[in-house]
Amino acid sequence: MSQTADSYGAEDIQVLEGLEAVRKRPGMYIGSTGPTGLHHLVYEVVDNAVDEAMAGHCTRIEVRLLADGGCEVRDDGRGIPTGKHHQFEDMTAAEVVLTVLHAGGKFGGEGYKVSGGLHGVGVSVVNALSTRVEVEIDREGKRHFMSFREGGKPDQKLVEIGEAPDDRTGTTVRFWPDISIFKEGIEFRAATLLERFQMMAFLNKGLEIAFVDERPGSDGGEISYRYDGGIVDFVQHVNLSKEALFQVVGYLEDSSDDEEVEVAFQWNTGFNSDGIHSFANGIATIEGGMHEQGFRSALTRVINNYARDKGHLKEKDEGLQGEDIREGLTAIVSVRLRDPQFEGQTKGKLGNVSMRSLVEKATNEHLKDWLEEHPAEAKRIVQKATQAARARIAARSARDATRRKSALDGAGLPGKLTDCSSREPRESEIYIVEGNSAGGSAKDARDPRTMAILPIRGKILNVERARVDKMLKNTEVQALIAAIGAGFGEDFDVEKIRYHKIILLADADVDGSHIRTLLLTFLFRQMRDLVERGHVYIAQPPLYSTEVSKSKIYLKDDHAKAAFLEEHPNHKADFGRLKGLGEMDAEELWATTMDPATRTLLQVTVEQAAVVDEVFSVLMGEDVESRKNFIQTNAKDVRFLDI
Ligand code: 0RA
Repeated sequence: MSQTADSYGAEDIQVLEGLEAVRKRPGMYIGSTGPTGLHHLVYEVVDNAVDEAMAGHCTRIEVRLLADGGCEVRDDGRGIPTGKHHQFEDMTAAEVVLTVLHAGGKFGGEGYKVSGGLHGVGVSVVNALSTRVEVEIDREGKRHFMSFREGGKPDQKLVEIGEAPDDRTGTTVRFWPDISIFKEGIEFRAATLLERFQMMAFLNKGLEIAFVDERPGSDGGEISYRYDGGIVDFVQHVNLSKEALFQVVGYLEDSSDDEEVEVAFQWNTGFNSDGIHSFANGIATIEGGMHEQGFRSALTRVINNYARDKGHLKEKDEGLQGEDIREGLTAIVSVRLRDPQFEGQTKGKLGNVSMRSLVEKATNEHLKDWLEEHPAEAKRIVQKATQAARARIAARSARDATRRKSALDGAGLPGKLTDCSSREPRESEIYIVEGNSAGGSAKDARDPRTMAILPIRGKILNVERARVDKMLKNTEVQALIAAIGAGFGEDFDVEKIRYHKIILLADADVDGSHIRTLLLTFLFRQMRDLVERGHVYIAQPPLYSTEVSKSKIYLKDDHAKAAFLEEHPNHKADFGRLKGLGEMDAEELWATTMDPATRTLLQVTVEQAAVVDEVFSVLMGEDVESRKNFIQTNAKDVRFLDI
């Protein structure tokens, strides 16, 4: 029996109801309707093109931010199929991809072997959340076009509009996000996009991802990423600003049926022991998972066996622990599989058990061979791990001493802490304030029920360049750990934190920026869950003040000052530059920075931990020149921030 016009109508309604569901609960599909969700729209479209690349049909993706606020993603893949869809009688496959939830590239024929897609939600979600979408498909010699408006309503049905130039194939999607959904704004941030495109280029060897910003005020130049070395280049990039322990970057790969693993690794002279970054189908698995577990356990076993075998470890010597071996290691573990299971708090943990044995077996076999082939490098790895083991034992006694000490201080809270009276972490905040005088103002200004103040004097120890034992001798670091109350390092337990908002309050100048970065580095390295769960914020004290008809006005930065002057061209008062937090009295500090009703807090996020790793190293590592450059160009740590 053939389908009737009625069933087409039913299908049509079903489709619109699907898209309406996305508009009603956008968060369920793209995580949030803030800046993060807005950027996910771009990733969703780009991910589809990357899927084409992973299937071997696409070599270049071009992303353009259009002058009118839209975004264009163009690829040279096969083009979305334009014929009738096998399941939906009266729709072309292209219409299905754009309007049916979860259709994506996973329907029909063979489908893709593996598929990325941030949440695998499909381009239809982008359609649902846009005021306009245009699609151009070059396929079988023809150029096709269709468009939608107001959240996926058909505007122009798919039509042929001419020849495909030079018989090219590929898809171009243009979309304009809906401001009524993204109420915080629909302005894309180039740096955020670039960070992700670079990561995708690293993970897809040979794929070119180009970016052009055509918006007013941008230079319109093209930035393009392409890495023929893939994850080997990625490791080199992360270690660029660190001092590599040896020049070569190790690489191993393996596969079974329809699963693949690749690992690239290199040690540096640093002390960080969580430099393993794992990915599944090009998606960062920041909580790790089976693939990462497989790598870690094989790594520990292989290095220990090698060290014993070559006599670097004597019979009486204790074995090296995983953390000793991982000290200074930068590694990328990338797996591809057909049906990835993402689990955990942030869906950032790979649950497929088969990946543990695949990665473990591959590492057992190939890392062993690699060590045999690179005896000089292998020796340095073992030496470094041995030193790390010694430091670990020293750190343990330092840690025990710290524990004993805090046990002696009554409740174990540092003397410098002015705590809040609430014992409910969810409503409690701690301001970590630079300098004692600012700490004084903050103490007077605060809401004593929910706001705690911890003044930090001077610059806390640079944790990127010190091992834990040395770090723990620093009183500022001790106070910070005790105040937050949830331990640190491997022992850190985010469930125990005493405040759900950790707010860094430092000056708006370069010194403040440095202190903020030191604190962020410490939190990122030693309390990473705190950062990953979104508990860390940056307060924004103003940089300028001025007066308008006797009332004081505060301006956050140069940008705000320029905007103010544009609005008040006849403004006469000569602007006061606030030299520091210490100059504000309690009332001013409350009004400008602390009052929950009016303050702006920037939430610190780490979506691309691997890239952030490199940023921290640039900022905190040995390479003074690149650090200076970075601070000068990113004076407000912008790359950590989800803005
Ligand atoms: C469904 C099936 C095929 C390709 C695609 C979708 C596809 C989707 C997007 C989205 C952006 N770029 C894209 N490129 C391709 C398979 C096509 C075939 O079998 O010829």
